[in-house]
Amino acid sequence: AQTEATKPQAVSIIPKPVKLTQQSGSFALGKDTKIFVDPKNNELRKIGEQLAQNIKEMTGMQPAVEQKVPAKGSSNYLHLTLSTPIDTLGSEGYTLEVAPDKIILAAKEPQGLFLGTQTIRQLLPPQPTTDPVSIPALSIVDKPRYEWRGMHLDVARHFFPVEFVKEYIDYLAMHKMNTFHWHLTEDQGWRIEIKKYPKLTEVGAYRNGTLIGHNSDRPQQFTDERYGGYYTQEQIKEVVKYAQDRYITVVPEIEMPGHSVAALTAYPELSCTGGPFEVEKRWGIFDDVYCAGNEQTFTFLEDVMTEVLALFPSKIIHIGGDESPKARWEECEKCQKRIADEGLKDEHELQSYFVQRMEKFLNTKGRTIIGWDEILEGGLAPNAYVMSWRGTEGGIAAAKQHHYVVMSPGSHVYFDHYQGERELEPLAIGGLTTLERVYSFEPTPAELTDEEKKYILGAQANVWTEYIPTTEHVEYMIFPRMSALSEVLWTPAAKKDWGDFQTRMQQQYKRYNAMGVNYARSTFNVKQEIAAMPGQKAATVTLKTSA
Ligand code: NAG
Repeated sequence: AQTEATKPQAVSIIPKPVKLTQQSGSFALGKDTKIFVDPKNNELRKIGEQLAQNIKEMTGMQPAVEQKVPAKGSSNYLHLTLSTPIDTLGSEGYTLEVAPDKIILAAKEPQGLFLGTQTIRQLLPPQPTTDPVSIPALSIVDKPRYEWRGMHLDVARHFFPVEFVKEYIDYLAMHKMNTFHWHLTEDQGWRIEIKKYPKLTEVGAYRNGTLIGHNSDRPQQFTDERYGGYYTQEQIKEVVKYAQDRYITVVPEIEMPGHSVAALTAYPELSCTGGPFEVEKRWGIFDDVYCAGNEQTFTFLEDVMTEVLALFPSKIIHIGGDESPKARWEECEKCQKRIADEGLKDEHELQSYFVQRMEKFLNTKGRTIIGWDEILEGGLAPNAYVMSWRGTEGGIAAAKQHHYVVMSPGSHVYFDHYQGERELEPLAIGGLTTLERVYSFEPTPAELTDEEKKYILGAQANVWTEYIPTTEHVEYMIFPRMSALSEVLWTPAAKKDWGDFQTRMQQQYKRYNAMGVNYARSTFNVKQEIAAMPGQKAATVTLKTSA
């Protein structure tokens, strides 16, 4: 008789596949189960080994990986193979056939196979077991809805160690996301080593305290602890490689012209006034920005970018562009001379001049820029992509001008917002973005024509960390909302179903528990079976124990 353990798991895949057909019977995973991958392809071997490791973590059994085509008549194996069973699945699509004697995962590209292995992981028990494991027979045809499926992380307001950044990348991978937007510079800290400008990290990576409580609290109070940190270029390379092994592109963001007080503290000559400055201890928007009239600013930023490009293979580079006050430029002789010399109308056009100059530089290096939607204000740079955060309006305007767009509106995917009742949650910046609200997000605005809709590349959530000081707290803010976002990005709109998603989440919570991550329980009906996981740092979280 089937015991609870040997019974195949209920199929609860997140994000939900395009097409899933359950069949009768199941595949028994045993100590003799093998993983075959196409011969001579070391990329496939690596994917096979990652899967073997995943299986070991959940079952204690680590299948041997062999680079060969399974012999005729053999059974009890998983075969990862490059083929195009269905031609319309693209480079990220895959098919998965689980039969009682074998499992066949097929895709056109290794990336598709990798994504397929994330589905196989979700067919395993959600919690580690030493009992026999069987995988229900089924057939899946799957591919993503959007090509940009991302998560952002602000490591400047608070700094997180490389180990955590890698875990974050693991979370993206398990959710079939493919873009990690790494927000590396801010008023409150510069976090990437630049060899030509050592003061960026010697000076710019540390602040002499941090605001306590909300930015709006009066009087403002500060810790008197020096706070900071940065990633060396070696560490950055390590993270980029780690992400590559998981088919995730790391998009670095170097902010300009605003949100740059940390850099100006290190090199005050790049500002309009000459400073001096102090790496910011408060949150918000600050008037001191790079001087747009000073040639040194551009030399500096091009030098910085040259080192950034050597570290990040991403075609897309984020240049920031948000919330850059014009007060200093209005008063600055050099900026005003630039406006006159270039025949610009005003400071907004000066910002466009700034961004376009950087775009030209990056284009000559074969890269494309993306910026926050403020880059629309004085006229868009010719090839720029737009990241729409102040609602979807900027994205709509950009798509109408035939510029590519990533949607990340504050209304649905700002994961620094509260997700449940405030009194049950740790301090957040404000807002309320519940799990259901994230799930309801539709990245492609209905008002666009079919032609314009093609410019919506996808979406991402932003994790700004003014009020998120620890890694446990980051986890709390991204889980479970990231699971909802993954379905927004992957699953065809017509297949989304909030009720069904909530049912599948019951398994996902168990996976979170097994992963040992922290997650918010304040937005949904907590079922008894979801126990608080061991080792949870409750200090950041107030748990609601019943609905
Ligand atoms: C905006 C800022 C960001 C801040 C966040 C907080 C963008 C593009 N800019 O004010 O620096 O951390 O919101 O939600 O989001």
